[in-house]
Amino acid sequence: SWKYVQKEKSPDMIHVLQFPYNGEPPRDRLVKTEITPNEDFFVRNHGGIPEIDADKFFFDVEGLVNNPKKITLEELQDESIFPRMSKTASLQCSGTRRIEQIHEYPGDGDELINAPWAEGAIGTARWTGVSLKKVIKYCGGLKEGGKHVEFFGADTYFKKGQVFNYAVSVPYRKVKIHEVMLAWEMNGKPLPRIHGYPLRVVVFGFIGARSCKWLYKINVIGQPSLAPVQMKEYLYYSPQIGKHNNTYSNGFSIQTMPVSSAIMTPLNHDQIVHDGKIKLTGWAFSGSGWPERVEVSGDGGHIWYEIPWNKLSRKVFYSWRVWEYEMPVDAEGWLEFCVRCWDDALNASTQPTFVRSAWNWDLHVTSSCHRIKVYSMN
Ligand code: MTE
Ligand code: MO
Repeated sequence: SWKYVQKEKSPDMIHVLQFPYNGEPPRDRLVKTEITPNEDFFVRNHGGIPEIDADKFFFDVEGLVNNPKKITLEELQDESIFPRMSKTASLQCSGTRRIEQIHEYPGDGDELINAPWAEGAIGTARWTGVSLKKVIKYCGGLKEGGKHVEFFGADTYFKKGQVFNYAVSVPYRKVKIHEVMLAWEMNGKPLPRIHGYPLRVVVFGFIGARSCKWLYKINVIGQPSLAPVQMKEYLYYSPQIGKHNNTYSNGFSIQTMPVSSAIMTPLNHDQIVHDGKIKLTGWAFSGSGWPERVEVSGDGGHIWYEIPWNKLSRKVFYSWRVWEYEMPVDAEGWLEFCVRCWDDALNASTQPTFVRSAWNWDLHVTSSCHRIKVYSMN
């Protein structure tokens, strides 16, 4: 993997894990633009990076479809067969901001699953490809009982002495409304190897885990995938579930990302000399729409300031909004800055006030209000 990290990623990526390679970009750069440049886009891998020859590439569509088929990349890109689609959308790993939960209590402690992400395991790109619904239609549509669509990635990973292909599934209802794309382009360029070349899935609004990279097989099934990534990882447990009572069946499969947000600058524990104002920057995201209102506080969450519309990037369905705000500050000493957001469904209560209320055994979806402390000097 290292070869592709060096070739395809910015030299100052923060290497969260070396193998499998996991990395996120430096905080201050990530929210400078609404679209994340490919070389700054976070990378989340469970195994190695397969080398696939696009000229010989095809994927299988099998299971509960009327006409199972092998489809080449050339066919998929033939606009007389499949209409092309492009969409700007964010991809967020459910492990984003996990480090805050680790500081509470490290939970499962499985390093492979629980990479210690900070606020950078999210990015936004313009994806180009074909709607999966059209591909299923091309294969004669669903057979009776077809309810979930399973994706297989060509990478392998180890767990407890066994080797698996990466595999996950999404319910067909998500596919039906054109919210699942088979993409070969990221920001107008062929997918980088590290992001799934030559073909990946992008599931808008769902946790990143469902957006299978290095796609080689699609299988229509009657129940969610039985693969370990689907059944044993990416489960959300109640806070009472831990090592001694975890059965996997007492967690639920995380699909849609809830509202979440983060302050990217200043950095936690920065010392700042100011003249009555401190500039904050960050992002806000909702997997079921867009963040409608974003608020920041300079006193730990007692008084909140709404970020004006012209300091938030535009509203795009399934995309984050990056923001900046000049916070009025008079006090000297330690200040606690925080951010919270509401989405267009006003799901405000889904951003818990403190990380304690979001804690779960596998340390997913740290959607609590993000807090940092800075030392302020006039
Ligand atoms: N697909 C395959 N084949 N293998 C993987 O390890 N990781 C998933 C998903 N798709 C993964 C995968 C996870 S958990 C996330 S968050 C996203 O890919 C990350 O996509 P990116 O690396 O392109 O940012
Ligand atoms: Mo992820």
